[in-house]
Amino acid sequence: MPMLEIRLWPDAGDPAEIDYVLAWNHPDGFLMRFSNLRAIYSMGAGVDRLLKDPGLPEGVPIVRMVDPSLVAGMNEFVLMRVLHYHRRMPEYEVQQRAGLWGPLRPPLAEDRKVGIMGLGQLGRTCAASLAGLGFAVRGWSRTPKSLSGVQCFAGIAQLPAFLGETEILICLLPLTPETEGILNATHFAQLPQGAFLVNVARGAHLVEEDLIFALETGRIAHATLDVFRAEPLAADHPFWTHPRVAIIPHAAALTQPRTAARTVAANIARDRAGEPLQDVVDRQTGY
Ligand code: NDP
Ligand code: OXD
Repeated sequence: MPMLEIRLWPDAGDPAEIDYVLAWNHPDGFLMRFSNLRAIYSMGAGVDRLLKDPGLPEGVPIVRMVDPSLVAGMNEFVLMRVLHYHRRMPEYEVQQRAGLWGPLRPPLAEDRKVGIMGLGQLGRTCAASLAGLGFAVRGWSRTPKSLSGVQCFAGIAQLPAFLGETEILICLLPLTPETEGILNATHFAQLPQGAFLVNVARGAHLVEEDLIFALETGRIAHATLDVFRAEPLAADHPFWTHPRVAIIPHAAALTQPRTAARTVAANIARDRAGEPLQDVVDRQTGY
């Protein structure tokens, strides 16, 4: 967009001249200095950090990142971990360390129940891909959905039914007051014994000590954690050395500049043409 002047912090010049800010993990209060903003763009899909800023300017639309590369990256990551669990890789890793040769028969994909919490941009794409591979896919969202090949559940009342038969649980929820701590002992107890957990949403969805207990009792057989309450994960955190936890440094889906720049530019062009912005966050629901 050659007609735009791009200023890179801290060389922003007069803050009053700035129309749009593109930000990620900015310090609280940072955005208050820009008095004439038309929109704030999040460089990520999740806006929990942005919305928690007590100095977030009122009345300025917040636009989150809805970008094909982010969706594709998450889809790859979720498929990778579901297949890893479905094909019993944690057991082969144990066998290899013990020098054991023992083929393990996986269930048929159609008999493997994979549950996705969150059926938004990311969750519903993963659900469709998993259904395409033949898995028995279930999804849970806030409002009712009807998705081909996916058994859909909605609202807190249907959460126990959703969890009750979910063998591989994927969390792709936004972090909001309603979803904080949702991966907790009560809900783990509703999963079948030996379930697998993949948390690719936010660290604060998980009650960490509840996961450690669920791993000890075998309720959860193995967990893949891409996100943590404090990032980077503290060097002495017990997750690092836990034999049934895989740690990824918040990299399940990374915003790719080449495609994300086009996404933001297209949205700015829409605004300049007087058209409504896309992917505007609802400050009430928090996503
Ligand atoms: P969307 O806003 O598109 O989808 C959110 C989904 O969660 C919707 O289906 C929504 O339900 C559901 N939901 C929200 N609140 C509740 C609730 N209280 N109970 C049940 N369901 C609820 O988000 P995205 O798919 O784009 O992203 C999801 C999250 O993934 C992001 O917020 C971010 O935290 C995380 N993320 C992580 C990345 C990583 O690398 N680890 C990368 C990118 C994102 P409904 O459809 O009814 O509104
Ligand atoms: C995001 C993330 O929200 O990378 O986009 O976590």
